[in-house]
Amino acid sequence: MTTSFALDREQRAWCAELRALAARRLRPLAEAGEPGRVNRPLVAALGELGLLARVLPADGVVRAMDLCLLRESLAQECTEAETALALQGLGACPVALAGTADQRTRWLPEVVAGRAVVAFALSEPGAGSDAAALELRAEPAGAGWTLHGEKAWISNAPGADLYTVFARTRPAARAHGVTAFLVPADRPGLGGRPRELTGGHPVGTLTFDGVPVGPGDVVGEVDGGFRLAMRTLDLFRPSVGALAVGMARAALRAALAHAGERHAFGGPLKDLQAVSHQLAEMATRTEAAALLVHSAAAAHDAGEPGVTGRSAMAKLYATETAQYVVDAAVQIHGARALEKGHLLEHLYREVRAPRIYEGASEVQRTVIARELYR
Ligand code: COS
Repeated sequence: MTTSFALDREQRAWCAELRALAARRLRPLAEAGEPGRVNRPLVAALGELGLLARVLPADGVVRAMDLCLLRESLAQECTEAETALALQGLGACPVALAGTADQRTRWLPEVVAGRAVVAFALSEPGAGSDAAALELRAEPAGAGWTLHGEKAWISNAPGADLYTVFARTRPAARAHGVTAFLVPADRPGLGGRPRELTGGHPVGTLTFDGVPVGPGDVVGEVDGGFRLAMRTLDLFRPSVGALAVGMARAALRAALAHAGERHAFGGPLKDLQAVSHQLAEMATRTEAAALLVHSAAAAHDAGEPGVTGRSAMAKLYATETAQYVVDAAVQIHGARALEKGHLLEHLYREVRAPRIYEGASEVQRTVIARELYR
């Protein structure tokens, strides 16, 4: 089977439409939000505009290419909208992939409408890159369990309405003893607090003090949660790459404009070879990252083999590239790019975290290397 390496006309038109929508409708809502907190009007708008329905379609099939084009396009105009959209998708994806009919009917329409805010709760203070080391305990209680422990760096926490929580149902079984549970925010014993990170998007800690969960809250199989988390990440990692490509494109566009207008040493900056070669390098790497992202997404949607490795390559290359491109764009602009409120100052803060979350660059290299020997 072959995958497409160029977007078709319809996809390109959709991307242009998304960018216009993000600039006109979503950016004002993002600007009115409080940094570090869930922006409910923004999430509701993502629902009303039908964008969440493209992330979590009614037929239950989450399409990596749609997700990537959405994220790449929104990120160019409004990273807050992009993040809010992605977090709804990530949190609800395990339900879309493996949830029961009841769970899907109860929650997915609310998430898609932007009325219920959802979060993906995997990481813990002692389990980040080594996700199979997670320790949040699910202790048997009657027909169900009670949850005890802590989750850390959870996006949308503690402001979400619903959490997909990965907990340990079998001690010392690493990846084979983890179960995913759907936990509504109003369950007794569930607490949390926000944490302030560089990027300004909502993230926090969750505490579980005997939170009751029943068999109806299990997503997928008991003890099958780790595999479900990995499947979710296989789907989302190219789209983190897409977010990075979106930021790189925005930074490149700003650098091109600035280098065309700004004069120094008797002409525009773009006529200095030091600058023009830098711009050429930025454009080439951005294009390569976009191709890798689109190809990984197309492979996922076509059910091709090797998706895990290709997803990891897309995320690794695109996030590292975006860091380079944003940094180079700052350098071309000089001090003005570091001023609070400048697009590049914003992107410089935003571009760092994607090299860490959903599997740090080092984890992606481990995944890729393992796949090479599989
Ligand atoms: N799809 C389906 N199943 C998968 C999988 C995938 N992509 N990756 C692993 N699995 C399965 C394996 O097949 C294995 O099951 P079997 O023993 O039955 O074959 C099980 O899961 C354990 O896998 P593995 O032995 O590879 O686990 P490790 O503990 O070595 O960890 C990494 C693997 C490092 C890849 C994993 O811990 C990881 O992705 N870490 C980063 C976590 C992350 O992204 N955190 C961010 C949180 S979200 S912001």
